[in-house]
Amino acid sequence: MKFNSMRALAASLICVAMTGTATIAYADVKDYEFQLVDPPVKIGPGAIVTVRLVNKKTGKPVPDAVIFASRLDMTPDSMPDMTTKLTPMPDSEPGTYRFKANVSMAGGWQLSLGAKVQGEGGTVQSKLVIRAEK
Ligand SMILES: [Cu+2]
Repeated sequence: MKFNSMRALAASLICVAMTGTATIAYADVKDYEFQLVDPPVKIGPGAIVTVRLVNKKTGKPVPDAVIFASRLDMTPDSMPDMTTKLTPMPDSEPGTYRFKANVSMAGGWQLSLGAKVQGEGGTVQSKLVIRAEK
């Protein structure tokens, strides 16, 4: 009994050590990026903007990121002061992140996102240009 629990402890310590090494050696927030899903966005008071967070090395979607900063403005059409509020919506599938926004004008909008990925240091920062259409 005692022997078994010692083994379990040793195994978990090895696991922690390996995870730590992997984080230092391989993980990089630059490996992650947000991509637009379903462009263009249809204008309206309840426009839905959908993005996917992808690990570029594996090509896989990344669930459970914490998006702590978001901004939508018309910088691409030389209206950086024209902003609208983004309301997070429930994800439709793992690795996909959705927002509701009052997109009142057709044209180019810039979506800026800041996010933390589970198990990674640093911050994923992305700027995406969205076309809004009637
Ligand atoms: Cu505008």
